[in-house]
Amino acid sequence: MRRRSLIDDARDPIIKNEANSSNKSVHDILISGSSVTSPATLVDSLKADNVDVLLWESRQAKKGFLSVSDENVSPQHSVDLYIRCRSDRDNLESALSKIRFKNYDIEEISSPASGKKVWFPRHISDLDKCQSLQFNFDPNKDASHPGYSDESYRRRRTEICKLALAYRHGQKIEEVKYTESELKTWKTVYTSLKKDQEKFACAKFLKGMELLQNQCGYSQSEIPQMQKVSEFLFEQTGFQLRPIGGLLSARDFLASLAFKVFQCTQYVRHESSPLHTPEPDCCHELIGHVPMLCDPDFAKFSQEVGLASLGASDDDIEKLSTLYWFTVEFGLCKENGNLKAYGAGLLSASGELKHAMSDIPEHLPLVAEQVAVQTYQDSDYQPVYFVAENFENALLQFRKFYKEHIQRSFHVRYDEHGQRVVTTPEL
Ligand code: HBI
Ligand code: FE
Repeated sequence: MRRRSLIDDARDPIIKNEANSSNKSVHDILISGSSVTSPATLVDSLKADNVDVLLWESRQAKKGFLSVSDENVSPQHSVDLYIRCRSDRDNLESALSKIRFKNYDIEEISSPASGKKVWFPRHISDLDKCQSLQFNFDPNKDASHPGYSDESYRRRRTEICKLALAYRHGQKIEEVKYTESELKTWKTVYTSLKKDQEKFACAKFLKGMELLQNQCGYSQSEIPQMQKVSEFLFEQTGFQLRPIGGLLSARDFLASLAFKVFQCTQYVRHESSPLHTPEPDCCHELIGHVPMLCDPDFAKFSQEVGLASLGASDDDIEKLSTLYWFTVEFGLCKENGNLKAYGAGLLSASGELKHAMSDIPEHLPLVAEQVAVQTYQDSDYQPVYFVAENFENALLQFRKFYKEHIQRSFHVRYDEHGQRVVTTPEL
């Protein structure tokens, strides 16, 4: 894969002073893979090929820990080697091609076009600071919300949201004692969806749902408590739930996925509208999202999207959330030639699910570059759905897209043991 380096020489006085009139330019390269040669040897090999190495830094992963070191990195460990160098393009290509056969993943990393630095969470506990809610569908602010004129509903929702916002990393999630009316709404949603899911949901979703029913107490008569679902999910795929008081900003929502955390509302939609809700509620999260997060491939993919979002520019967050919208929320795929749904927005709303599977909307093949710039509808049924050739292909498309189009001046990877992200170069 090749990305044009956007390193602005003028920003770096050392590089600027050394600039000369040849075709040499500065490149930031990341070499990662299983180490058979020490990083210092790789650097030497580039130097021997007339590449001016300005600085380099390496890390090896060993038993889940990542430590910065230099030539002492021992073979057979996974290694990240970051090199800032100066060379003309042809010379660099030829120098890299000599080490490429050793099966390293070599990529050129580049800075966000704006050059603006964006704060992002580094440790799972930093998610305590990722709670920026969007109020466009909040019943306290939005007159078209079904609960807008129901004061007792709004009070109840606010009460549950306050609990969520007071939550801090590491605490147990408070139980909510749901009322008769909330249980009735859940039952209506659950039973109305059951038949349609069996007919239209993809195999991975149905498998997740079966696990949740058999082992985590999902049923029509009870709203599962988040703490219990979170513990179950953690055993399945390492994902956890964290309570949140409403629709979260795309940046904070995606950032949480990097830490295998799914931010999840705990309140129930308004009783007058059990089959549709303008904002996410626990029916949407627990019935729509959680079954898919029980699948290891899907969980891995979700985390990758999250990692791609950390420190990304606003434009790139917009593209990632548009892709997320048309896949994770409203995605369709083929399974043995039949059209199936895997999107949580569809699998938690039978009205839209039936609409999506009918001939009314347009069904376009999933091509990530097209999806990322497609405008979307968040207050009515979608007029367009994207259909992946199969589920795996949806994930591949997404992966290819963010690897090629999301521009950042660093590489991010998750340290599972330390529950933190590690950047190369170190920021
Ligand atoms: N917030 N609570 C909550 N639940 C979601 O499912 C959710 C969200 N914020 C954004 C979001 N989903 C995504 O659709 C994208 O905007 C990333
Ligand atoms: Fe959602």
